[in-house]
Amino acid sequence: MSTYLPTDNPPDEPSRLVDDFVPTLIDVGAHHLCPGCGEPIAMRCVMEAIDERELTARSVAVFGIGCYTAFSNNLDIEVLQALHGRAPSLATGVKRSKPSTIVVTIQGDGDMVSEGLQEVLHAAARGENITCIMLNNGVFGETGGHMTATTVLGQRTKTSLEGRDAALHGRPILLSSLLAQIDGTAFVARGAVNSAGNVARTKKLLLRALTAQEQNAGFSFVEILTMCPTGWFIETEEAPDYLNDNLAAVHEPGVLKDVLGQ
Ligand SMILES: Cc1ncc(C[n+]2csc(CCOP(=O)(O)OP(=O)(O)O)c2C)c(N)n1
Ligand code: SF4
Ligand SMILES: [Mg+2]
Repeated sequence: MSTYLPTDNPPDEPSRLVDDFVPTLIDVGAHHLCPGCGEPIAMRCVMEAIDERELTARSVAVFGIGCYTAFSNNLDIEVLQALHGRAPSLATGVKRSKPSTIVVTIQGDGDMVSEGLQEVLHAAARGENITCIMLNNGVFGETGGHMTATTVLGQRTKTSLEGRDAALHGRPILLSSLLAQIDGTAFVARGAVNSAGNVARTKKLLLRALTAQEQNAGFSFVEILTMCPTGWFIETEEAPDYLNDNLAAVHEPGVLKDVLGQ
């Protein structure tokens, strides 16, 4: 049974509004992404990390194309829009033309692994001093929940209705694991935003990646597992556990490589 606070006894503290929790670098708190989507949480982590390091004035975010691209108009940092999958090359150009710029890419699994795999691999192999961030939900969310190169075996998508089948669809590409093997990478890690603890850990990974870039240590990469209840065809409240049991069981969160000094 619900309990109600007596109205003749208001709290001493004024109630907190949603606006109080919107990070400084997100201009407009409202967005049109689905309820339960993990991407706004991931975006928040990225913006909070840039803000905390006081890098706002010299940061440029290069966006790929996916649901997260909706945030490209909401942020109080410089933003460039890349063609699908091409953000690492555009980011390379920005960084090389003005090395004092802190350059991050924001891309999805469809954008980065299905459409632009060679871009990110070559940028990593060149040791470009940029930070690439992949929001991995295992689907092409924006276009309707189709299978991507990171979709895990058994995962039901619009183009794998019976679940991804290795014989029919091939196996998922674990991008962080690939990048960790490349000599040009300084920091490679995978986080998730399906619990408060994982959000806090992801933020730390992002801060570490920014440190790598500030130290000119080479290519840094943070993969963030995000919920997509719409593209997973499940109820919103099931998504955090679904992420844990399916995506995170294959794309395991953790630090895969860190060559920075302490
Ligand atoms: C060259 C090209 N191919 C296809 C598209 C259509 N398209 C737009 S968004 C999108 C899905 C992106 O998926 P992902 O990067 O995983 O982001 P999500 O929507 O899941 O956040 C696709 C296929 C496009 N814009 N350009
Ligand atoms: S389709 Fe998926 S990724 Fe896109 S806004 Fe909805 S929940 Fe988020
Ligand atoms: Mg996706």
